[in-house]
Amino acid sequence: MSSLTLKKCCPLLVFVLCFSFIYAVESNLTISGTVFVNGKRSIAKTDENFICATLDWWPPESCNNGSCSWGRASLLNLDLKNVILLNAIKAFSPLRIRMGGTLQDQVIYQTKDNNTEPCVPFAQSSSGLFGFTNGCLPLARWDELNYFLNHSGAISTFGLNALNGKTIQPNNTATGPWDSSNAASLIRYTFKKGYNIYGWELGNELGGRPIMIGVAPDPYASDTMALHKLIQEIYRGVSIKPKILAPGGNFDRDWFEQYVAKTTNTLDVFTHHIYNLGRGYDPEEQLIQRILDPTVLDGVSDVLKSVEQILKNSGTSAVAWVFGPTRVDIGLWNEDVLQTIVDLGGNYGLLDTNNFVPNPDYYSALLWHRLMGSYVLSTNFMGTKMIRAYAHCAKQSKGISVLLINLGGNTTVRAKIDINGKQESEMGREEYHLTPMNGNIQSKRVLLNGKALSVGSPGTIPVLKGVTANSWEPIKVAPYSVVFVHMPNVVIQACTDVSS
Ligand SMILES: *[C@@H]1O[C@H](CO)[C@@H](O)[C@H](O)[C@H]1NC(C)=O
Ligand SMILES: *[C@@H]1O[C@H](CO)[C@@H](O)[C@H](O)[C@H]1NC(C)=O
Ligand SMILES: *[C@@H]1O[C@H](CO)[C@@H](O)[C@H](O)[C@H]1NC(C)=O
Ligand SMILES: *[C@@H]1O[C@H](CO)[C@@H](O)[C@H](O)[C@H]1NC(C)=O
Ligand SMILES: *[C@@H]1O[C@H](CO)[C@@H](O)[C@H](O)[C@H]1NC(C)=O
Ligand SMILES: CC(=O)N[C@H]1CO[C@H](CO)[C@@H](O)[C@@H]1O
Repeated sequence: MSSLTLKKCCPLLVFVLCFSFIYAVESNLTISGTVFVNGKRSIAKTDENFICATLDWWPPESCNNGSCSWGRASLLNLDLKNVILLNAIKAFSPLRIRMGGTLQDQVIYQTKDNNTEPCVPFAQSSSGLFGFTNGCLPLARWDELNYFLNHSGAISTFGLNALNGKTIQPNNTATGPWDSSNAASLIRYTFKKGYNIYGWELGNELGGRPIMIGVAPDPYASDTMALHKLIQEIYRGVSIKPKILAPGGNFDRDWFEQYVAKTTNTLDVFTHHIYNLGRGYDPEEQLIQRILDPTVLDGVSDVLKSVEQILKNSGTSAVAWVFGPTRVDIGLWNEDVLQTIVDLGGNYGLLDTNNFVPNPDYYSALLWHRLMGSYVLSTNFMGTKMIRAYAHCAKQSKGISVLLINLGGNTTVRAKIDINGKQESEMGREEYHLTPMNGNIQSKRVLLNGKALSVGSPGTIPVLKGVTANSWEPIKVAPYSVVFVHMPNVVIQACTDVSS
């Protein structure tokens, strides 16, 4: 904060101050530590496309405490012709995209067979859920979205309105069966047009611990069966049918257990949400404190383990995906997670809502996607709690990739890598150091190996190139930095077992 004020009135002063600060850090607060990697066997497997982004429904009028952060980032108004947006998604080839969010259970789909009502977007309304009326998705917009998604190479899932036809009781429970007719029209149309939807998801945060309206596990399971039946009918004769995803709820053990027990034959992906970093509209300072607090990040793994156990006990073949926003620490859901998700715009945006320029998190997400393979290795960091360490089999080689995140703002950490008790000294390690510009963690600019990353002309995403480092030197993890290390020549049993 103070550096911002200084910068405006006297840039030279900032330079001198920054310099002395960096000097102090370098000379004084350097500590050593070691990443211990167990290379015998991998402990978990993530989805190939672990990183995932959401396109949400929030209209520009959606505000919290005076901050209206969504802008024109909604499925209904996002500028699909923006070349940076297209390239940002293409860069992942493929990026998993989830269409959905809080307002999805208030969306009506315009259909060919139901043209009696005008198709109008959400409008503010004090009597509507979350302050908005129902909103309508025009068919023409659905065509545009599908054209865009196909063009960007995305793998998309679409969240259906699960409240259609239900009655909302005074205690905020929605009762009665799901009216699937409107959803059926949309799915039928989508199928006829040949649009590729990887999965159809039913409902958003109605199951588990609801954020506003709740649906009990039994009726939710019946609705899920109805969706399953619908997909079987519409996609009859198609060998690879879209997956069924649900319920996208927040953790509640009893609810999750009952629901999973009743959907063993209908559900492909059990989706749930974790917002350990908050829901995105807290004051910035609080958010930063939570991100930098290692215990907050640790809390996530308890929920993940519980969900995994619930699925295991039920005998379902469904896999778990978790959705939630991340900032800075893109790697926080490591061990048992199959999926993480970050919004493309809005409060937890990967891209700037106004001009689509990638935020720093975009680049860490992209590096994760390119370097970290799906097999997870057991990893421990000894030396300081402020380092988060992750290791996976590499995505593009037979070696491994390590991610180190320094949550500390004052200490540089010199990290050695120890695999199965042996100090790693292979040649040809590639390093990718992401650091915030001017050491300001709130900066919208990020440096890769000391050089600022920026979008080229016309709207091209910069090439992310590593630097080759000497393997006998420890890895230098600067304050507030994210460091990916690719070691293509490290051959360990855990990774050779799975690649053969
Ligand atoms: C709302 O915004 C004001 C001014 O920015 C801030 O002081 C206050 O803490 C915010 N309140 C909440 C609940 O976020
Ligand atoms: C895009 O559409 C074409 C033609 O229907 C199809 O062959 C291709 O697989 C689609 N690509 C994606 C990523 O959906
Ligand atoms: C809410 O009210 C409905 C209808 O009266 C009832 O069936 C349901 O059990 C109640 N749910 C909760 C959680 O209290
Ligand atoms: C037709 O539109 C009405 C009003 O928007 C809606 O309640 C109904 O579910 C729609 N029916 C179908 C089959 O889409
Ligand atoms: C760095 O250390 C100083 C002195 O202990 C402390 O006042 C300051 O808050 C620390 N800064 C960060 C970013 O941790
Ligand atoms: C190596 C080095 O510069 N050490 C300094 C670290 O900071 C303390 C207290 O400010 C000094 O006394 C040391 O000389």
